[in-house]
Amino acid sequence: MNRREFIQTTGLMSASVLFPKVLLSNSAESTNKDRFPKPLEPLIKGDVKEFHLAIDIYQQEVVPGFKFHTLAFNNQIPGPEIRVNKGDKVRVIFKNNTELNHTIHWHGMYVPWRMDGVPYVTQMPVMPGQEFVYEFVAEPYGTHFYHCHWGTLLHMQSGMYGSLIVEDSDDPIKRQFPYEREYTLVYSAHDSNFIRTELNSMLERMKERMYLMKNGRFNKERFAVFNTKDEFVESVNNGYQPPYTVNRRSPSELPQPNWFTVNGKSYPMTPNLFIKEGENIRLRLINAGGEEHSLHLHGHDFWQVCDDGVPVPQPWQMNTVRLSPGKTIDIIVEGNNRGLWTFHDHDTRKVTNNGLYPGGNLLALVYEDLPAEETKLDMMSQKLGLDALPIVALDE
Ligand SMILES: [Cu+2]
Repeated sequence: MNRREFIQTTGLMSASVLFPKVLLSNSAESTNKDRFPKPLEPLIKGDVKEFHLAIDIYQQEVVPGFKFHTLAFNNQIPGPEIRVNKGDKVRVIFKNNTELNHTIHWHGMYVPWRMDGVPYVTQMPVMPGQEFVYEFVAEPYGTHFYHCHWGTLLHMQSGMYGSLIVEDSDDPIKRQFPYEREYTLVYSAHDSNFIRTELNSMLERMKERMYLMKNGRFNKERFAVFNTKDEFVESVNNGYQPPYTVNRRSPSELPQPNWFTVNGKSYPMTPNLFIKEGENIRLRLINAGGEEHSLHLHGHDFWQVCDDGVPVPQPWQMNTVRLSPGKTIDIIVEGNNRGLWTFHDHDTRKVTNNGLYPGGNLLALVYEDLPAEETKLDMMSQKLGLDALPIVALDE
């Protein structure tokens, strides 16, 4: 295959992935449901809503043909959605089934400080086989999330995150923009090579650490674990070499994400956002990864209504919104331009799968009430000869 034939073939293949038929087929709606975080049903214990989260090593399929071993709450990426009402008493029983340490941090929530999930600051790490009980009152209102706060560089991008939605029976956004349907979209970025290497070496280190602890031979210097800053400084003064003086990671060894996911999947397996003419939909955008996203919707302006869960005093219109790491933004899309549209990262490096376009953070806004005759666009059946396709000459 020469270069020109290759470009023609790949051009045809990427166009065919965007088939409106695929987006609108009858099976699409049920498959699509699986592409959003699954709600976690609480046990009702008196006036407390009790949730159970467990962490295991799990194999995630990001797109057909690509899987990676990673960490996941309840064997789901993202973890299940915790949805409560403002003021609810919440208990989360967290079980660690892995051989690594973890905690859970409740991002954006007004929890008591002992429940904040920062290891060696507010709690001891939840060690292999251990359980930890988090208790707090659900506040404030809005779109929030939870994530592991141990070895955050690895654990968070490995999939230890999930949405946490605090509802209000008198919803301030619904009052302004009445809506029936809403969609949670959790963004992340993963370096599959970094995850594989780090996960393996961490499992090795933890095995050694647990063995030494069991035998009473745990050495705080060997594992860089100290009770106080003074203890640490004293060790250094006595000749201890902290890890950063012995090892270093060059910038190229830090995570260089090659997979960009929405709800744990990359395009073409990303969810569709279904809408009808005249309908408002609410999108809850959560950036649980370490990369910035610049999310652009075609054919529409949308309203930004919440920032970090907080309703903004005056919603304003835009068609591109910046979603920084750790941020949540809620937007309302008004169904006023029937068709099939894309909602994608305008940082084009992030609409790739392992470097190849199209992929990553690319999803479709799909009008369900598009007239049948308008959905008949079928690239393959138009019998275009290869020579009828535009020839893209890049550097020839
Ligand atoms: Cu963790």
